[in-house]
Parts: sequence; structure tokens; C-alpha cells
Amino acid sequence: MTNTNDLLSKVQGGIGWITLNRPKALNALSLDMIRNLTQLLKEWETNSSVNAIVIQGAGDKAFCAGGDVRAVYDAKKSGDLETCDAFFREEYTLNAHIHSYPKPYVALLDGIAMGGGLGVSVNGSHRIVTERALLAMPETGIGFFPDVGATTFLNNVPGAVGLYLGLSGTHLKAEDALWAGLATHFLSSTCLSSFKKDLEQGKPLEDTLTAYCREPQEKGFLEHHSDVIDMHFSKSSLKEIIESLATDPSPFAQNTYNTLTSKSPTSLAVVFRQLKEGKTLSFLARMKLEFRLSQHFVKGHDFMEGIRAVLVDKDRLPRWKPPRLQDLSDRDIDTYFAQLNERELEFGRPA
Ligand code: QUE
Repeated sequence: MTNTNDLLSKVQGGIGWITLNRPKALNALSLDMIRNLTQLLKEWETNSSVNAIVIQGAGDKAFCAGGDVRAVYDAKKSGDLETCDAFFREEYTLNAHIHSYPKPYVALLDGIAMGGGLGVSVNGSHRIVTERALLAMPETGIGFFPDVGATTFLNNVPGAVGLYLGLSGTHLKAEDALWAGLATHFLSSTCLSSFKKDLEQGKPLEDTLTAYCREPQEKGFLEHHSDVIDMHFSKSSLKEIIESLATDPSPFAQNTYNTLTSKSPTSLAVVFRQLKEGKTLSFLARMKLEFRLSQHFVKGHDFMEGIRAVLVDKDRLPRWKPPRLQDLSDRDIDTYFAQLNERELEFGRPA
């Protein structure tokens, strides 16, 4: 079961170092990697020679492109529902562990970081972006929903911008990620290797952050568009948001309208409700909600169709069912929020 080559680790300079090491798959998180990472974090929690964790991605393209949803797709096809349950249950349990981790947890986001990749970074205490970072929660494009703690971290984005990001899957650069609070520090990619060398030599984390981190040079897209985003995305229903965009001739509104109407209608309707209902829940109740949604999406049509279109056949032409928002009833959306009874995600005391 263990393929530890996909997760490299060492302890050096008082730091527990982790490298997601599947560069050909953009370091997408497999169930094995989730299990190995869970185990490492447990060991290092009580290891007094580890003062902080640093996690990075192998290769020069990605921190982590997401959860290995292709493996979930294959499991579902072969009738292996146990793997579909275990994957999301263990992934979200890991995300929650990172969220409450008692030591500094530092993610180096120097490249692509999407979906499940944000789950193992944004839930930690320190998220460092470089000018090469590209962050997104693109799941509505594969008939899924922003998971891995996004019910919390998208709801913490100012105004209605988190809802915009979760519905549209918009890609964020470093400045945007900082503005949205998804990132906490900016560092030039040219400084990364000396930053890491200082930590390996035992220099204290906070001193090293102060020595290397800078303010980003430019204002990002989000900061420039936050007023117009709030204007459209603070409407009280998804239908009103889409109508509001349709009647605004600005390039931003028209692009956003075209983006949203290409996504799974079921995903859009579920995500609108997920983020609204999630606002009043505790962090752990939000993770339980996300697990419920994951299991209903795996059973439904659009998740399998979205992965087929984007990751398997790569025709990028998903045929969503139903194809239009107006063909969905509130009752259809209710089914995604139904409790799982004996299969609910539970958070016990750590072993
Ligand atoms: C939307 C997504 C994902 C995606 C593409 C989308 C996602 C995901 C991957 C992915 C990428 C590379 C891999 C892999 C998976 O792509 O969640 O196994 O090698 O994990 O448009 O949500």
C-alpha cells in the first residue's frame, strides 16, 4: 500500500520537511500520499526535534494540482465505493488535522496549487506564495464543489469574492491570493533556495520569514474588481447573480457570465447553498458537510462526466445533466445535503 517515494520527508534544522513527489501528475494527492502525510504529521506533532513543518512540491511546475480525482473516477467505475468513501474521508480528516496543527505549518506555493493542493496548504498557519504561484478552486468545472476546507477559507475572503472564486474557479496570482487571505507571505522565487538553506541550518522560522518576505509589487485583479464582484455576487440567489452579470455589458461581467454558464449547473446551485449554509457552522461541521457533498457528487452524474471530459478523454466538452440551471429544482439540490447516517464523517480524539 505504501509508496513512500511519492512523499519525501526528512528532519533538518528543527524542521520536518515534506515534498509531494509526483511531478508528472503535478503532485496530485493520491490516497497513499494522504495516508503517509497523515502519519508523518502525527509523528512530528510529539517529536520535540521538530519545531515546524515545511511542505513543498517536487519539480518546477506545481505545488499540487489537486486530489487524485482520476483515481476516484476509476474506483467508482469499477464499483469500488469503499475507495470513494476512504479517499475523501481521509483527505478531509488530514485537512482538519492541518487546520488545528499545534506547530507552524508552512506551505511553499511556487507554482500550481489547486483543489486538494489548497487543502494541504491553506489550512496551515503559513502560506508563502512566489510570483510563480497559481491558485484556484476549479471544481465546478468537473461537476464537483470546492472542498478540502473551502467552506471555511472561501467564506473568509472579503465581501462576496469567495463565492465568486468558488463558483467561477478563477485562477489567482500571488497578489490576489494575498488579498484574499489564501496566502500569508510573499517571497520571490529566486530567494526560495536560500530561504530553505537558512531554515535547514536552524535559523528560526519567524526571523527567516522577516528576512526574506517582501510586499508584492503590484495590485492584483481581485483588488481592482472587488467592488463589481461584490455588486453581482451579493445577490440573494444564484439566478439573480447570473441575471445581473448577463445585463452588465462590461468585459468582466460578460467573461464571468460565460465562465459560469460553462460550469455544471448542479455544482453551481450546490456551491451557492454550501457557502451560504456553511457561514454559520463550526469548522468541523463544515468538514462534515463537505464529506456529505462529496459522497452525493460521487453518486451523481456530473462528477463522472466532468472528470471524463477534463482528465480522461480531455475533450473539455462535458454534457451536464441537467444542462441548464432552470431545469434544477430545490428538491434536486436538497438531495446533496442529505445526512449519510452511519457513514457521516466523525472527528474522534487523535489516536
Ligand atoms: C478541476 C479540478 C481538478 C483538475 C482539473 C479541473 C482537480 C484535480 C486535477 C488533477 C490534475 C492533475 C492530475 C490529477 C488531477 O485536475 O481537482 O490526478 O495528475 O485533482 O479543471 O477540480
